[in-house]
Amino acid sequence: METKFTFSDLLFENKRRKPQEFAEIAKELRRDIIKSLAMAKSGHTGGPLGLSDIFSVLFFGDVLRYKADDPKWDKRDKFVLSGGHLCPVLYSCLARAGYFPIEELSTLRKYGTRLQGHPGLDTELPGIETAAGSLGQGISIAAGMAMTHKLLDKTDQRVFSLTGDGELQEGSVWETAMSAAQYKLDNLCWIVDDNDCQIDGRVKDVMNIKPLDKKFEAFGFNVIECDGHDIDDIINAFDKFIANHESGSGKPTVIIAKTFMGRGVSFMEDLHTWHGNPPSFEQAEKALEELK
Ligand SMILES: Cc1ncc(C[n+]2csc(CCOP(=O)(O)OP(=O)(O)O)c2C)c(N)n1
Repeated sequence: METKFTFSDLLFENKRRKPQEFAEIAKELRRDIIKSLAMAKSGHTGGPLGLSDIFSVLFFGDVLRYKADDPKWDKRDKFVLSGGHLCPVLYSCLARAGYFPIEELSTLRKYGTRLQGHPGLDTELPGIETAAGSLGQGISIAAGMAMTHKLLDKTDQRVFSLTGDGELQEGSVWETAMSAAQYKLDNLCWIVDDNDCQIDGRVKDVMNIKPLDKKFEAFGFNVIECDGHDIDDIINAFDKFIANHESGSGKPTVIIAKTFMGRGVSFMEDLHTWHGNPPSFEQAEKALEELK
């Protein structure tokens, strides 16, 4: 059966708001994720759902500075999604910020479209700063961007980047951590999606990466821990990063955000089996009923 969902036409401004407004935005992002994945019939559902609260604040809470009608604005902050497979939540944010038509979310993962299963530069989708998908690479590129802004251009642009927790099993991320501290990249905000789920099971069972706070502290980071589903906590975490940057501390920031894969849909929550599976049409309808 051909699955077809329609997308609401809501665009969101990037401004400070009440927690309840962010919760509503996050719900809209989750609805987009469910619909686009069901229509794609393949892709990653659980991670993007778990990140919707953080993304609602990052993109629509006056944290990331950008102009959707001028994607290459030379004073913009950058966002690099290092875990490229998590892109459905990024695509939803970009569409709802006005980078491209919202209806284009229905083209996720279809051959020849701009919304590929892992973001690429070849598709020239506005708002995408770099290709990603090979785990560990995006965060290195983000640190390189932060280095350029701070040391070469000497601007106050910030670079935000998100890695999964399973992604931290890649050795290269720790080289990035070392160099971010060495080059005093206090304009780098590294967000870790600490959901203890990865493709094959629990992160702690596949290859334990804990204790993350102590590891990043030892590397010289400004370590912030937050509940990735508590809007106030998320706002507070980004505020602390901004204050750290503005103080010129020289310390890169990591926000370790405790999240649950699949958050928002009862039958997906905290199950690694939703790492890389789309909902069927029936499951999507059930999920959308919960996300009303
Ligand atoms: C270098 C590299 N190795 C393996 C993969 C395959 N892969 C894609 S996602 C993933 C698990 C990542 O886990 P995590 O970062 O925790 O993401 P989540 O499960 O939370 O979405 C793996 C192993 C890849 N994309 N890149």
